[in-house]
Amino acid sequence: MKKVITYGTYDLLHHGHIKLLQRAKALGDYLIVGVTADTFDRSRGKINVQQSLIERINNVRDTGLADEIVVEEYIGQKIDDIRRLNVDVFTVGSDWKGKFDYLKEFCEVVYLDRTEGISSSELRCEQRDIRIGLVGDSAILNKFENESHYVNGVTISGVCTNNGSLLAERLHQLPCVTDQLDELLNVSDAIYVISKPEMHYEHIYRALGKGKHVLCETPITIKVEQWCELQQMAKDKGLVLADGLKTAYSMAYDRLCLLAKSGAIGKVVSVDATCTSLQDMERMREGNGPCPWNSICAWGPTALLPIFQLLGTDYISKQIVTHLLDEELFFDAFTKVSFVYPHAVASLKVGQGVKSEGELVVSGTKGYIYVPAPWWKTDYFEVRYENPAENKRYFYQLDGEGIRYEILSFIKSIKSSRNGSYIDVNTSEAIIRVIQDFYEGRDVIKM
Ligand code: C2G
Repeated sequence: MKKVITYGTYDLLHHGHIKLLQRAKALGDYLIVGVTADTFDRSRGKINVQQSLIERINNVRDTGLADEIVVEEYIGQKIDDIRRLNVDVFTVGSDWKGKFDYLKEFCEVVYLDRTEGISSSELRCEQRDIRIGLVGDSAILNKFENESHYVNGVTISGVCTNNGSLLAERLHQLPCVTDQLDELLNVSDAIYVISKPEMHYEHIYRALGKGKHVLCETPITIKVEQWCELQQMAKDKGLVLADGLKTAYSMAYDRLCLLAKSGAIGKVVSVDATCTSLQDMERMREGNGPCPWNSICAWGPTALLPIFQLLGTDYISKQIVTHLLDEELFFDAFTKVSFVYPHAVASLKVGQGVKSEGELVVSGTKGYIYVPAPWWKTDYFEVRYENPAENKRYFYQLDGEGIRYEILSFIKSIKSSRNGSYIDVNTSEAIIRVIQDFYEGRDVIKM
């Protein structure tokens, strides 16, 4: 019996895939089809796949062409499969010509002509692009624009900024460059907001009022009442209002939360997160250039994320200790927040005028998770135990610091009309509550 194997993602299965499978089957007597796992696709840069692994497997099965289906999960698996399953022929479309010649050592390799005029990418792009406008003065807008190119179905419609120097790179080439929000809203379906936190409410209110979806860099507002009002407004109008916090979309971060929640380190008793990035305080004092976000807004949401996602938002008490460089502007050079939960504690340190080791430690009754600096954009963490022989290391590729996954999730939420954000409303609200308390002096000690 001649065994043939072929691999693919088979997203939105189309006649190009089916013709390939038919010709693959005709090369032998028994066809094995490898369907890529989501994580494998993500690791090879294919982030726009729309259907889940199960849906894609079912579609391949329904063609009736596959005698056996395997899931492709790692680089090098093709060699393993060919040996393990005694495969005689490996085949794939001509778009891969030459790429799999290394398999000739193990079996015959056949490149079949690809069917012209059809592809999953084109099918995904058939829907009209969602036009996202950029709002704010932060250099992160450049990163965001750059990352948007990795996401199917998105175009950046323009930018609304007061920071002319931002336009130097590429943003000046956008169709709409303005300092008037309404102008940008008129040519956008959605906006990404990274204006000053105290301006978020107004910017979001105006965008939702005009029927536009919003992705806003966390914190969405600095007052819980405003956050509630905007959430309700978005709900009433069927619009998406999502938190922009790239760490939430990092695979390593997501996996470490799942590991902690599934008991890998026993009961979680302490979460300790530090995020710092030293800014030029002299320049800020002299008022040269746009004033950066204060430490609690710039880093607080990131540092609060693992605390609220692992321990929940029902803490018994908290204490905020802060060193304010500028009392009027509420500019904190350094802030430490400690929480007490019924059976756990947590702490965070954030600073733009202080430097520290930006690590995350999640301590449990059986072991701890250690994420080295900078933990908020890490691709690596360790689970450590009393007996070092039991320690485990985990590595997950992180592309674009998580921003492209954040954009993808926002687009999916808009298209499916439901909030697919990785940050639930309780966490979003609890983050704002801490920041509001900071501004209103509740539980605050100044040092
Ligand atoms: N294909 C084709 N004609 C098209 C589109 C795709 O013949 N118009 C073929 C591809 O060449 C591939 C198969 O259909 O052999 C599956 O295509 P994809 O789902 O796009 O998967 P791909 O990323 O090509 O994965 O490691 C190799 C991969 O597993 C192949």
